[in-house]
Amino acid sequence: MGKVDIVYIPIVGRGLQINIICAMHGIDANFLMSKPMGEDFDKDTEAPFGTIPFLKDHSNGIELNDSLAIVQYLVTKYPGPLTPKSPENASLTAMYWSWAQDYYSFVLSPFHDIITGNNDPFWRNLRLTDTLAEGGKETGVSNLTVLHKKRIQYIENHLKKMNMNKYVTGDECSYADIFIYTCVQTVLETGGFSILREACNGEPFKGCHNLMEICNNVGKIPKVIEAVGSKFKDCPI
Ligand SMILES: N[C@@H](CCC(=O)N[C@@H](CS)C(=O)NCC(=O)O)C(=O)O
Repeated sequence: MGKVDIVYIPIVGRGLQINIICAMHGIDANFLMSKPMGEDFDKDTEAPFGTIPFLKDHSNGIELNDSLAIVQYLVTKYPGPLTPKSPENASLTAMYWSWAQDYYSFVLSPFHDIITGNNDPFWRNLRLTDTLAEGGKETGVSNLTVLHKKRIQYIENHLKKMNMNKYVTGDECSYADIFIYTCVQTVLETGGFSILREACNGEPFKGCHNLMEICNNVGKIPKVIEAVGSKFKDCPI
């Protein structure tokens, strides 16, 4: 049994980046699956905020129920290549992570509801949104595609202005790069997101050379390749 339990569900979502970070830092982790897509854990009754990811570290008993808190804990408690080297780097990394978090929350996650056909208000613990309520699937996809383009344009313009090197904070990969990579690859590769690829005429990141460069660099890291395996092809979202 690993020292650290990490609970998620079998999608890319907000889980794969944590698996990658564990692989890069050599963290001995049990990857458990929550209901409704697994039987190891019940997020509704066992996670304090009713969401996943959830972490329990058996070495000290700490329980964390937020992906940024989990990742910051892992890279601080178990230092490795993704541990920020200065307060400035730590803050910038958290900021770029939050770009990905917002993109995930407001673009990718509402797309999940369209892809999986979930349109009941309150089916989630975290938000009320029924993506399909205001005009059905076509309007939902069209609105979210506008938002996708806006969000990626902001990050791309910013990276260009900052003369970004290999990764968002410089020459070294950060945990923010890992989350940006999993979000971008989800859109590019998973079956469910063909809906967004089609809405963008097959080029969801058209002109985003800086963003794509980061993802190419992350995708070449051997531990990333190992932790990802065929997940982008196998997972629906
Ligand atoms: N801020 C939280 C958001 C967690 C979250 O929304 N998780 C989703 C899965 S990615 C979830 O548990 N949704 C099910 C629900 O809301 O009931 C984090 O980053 O961990």
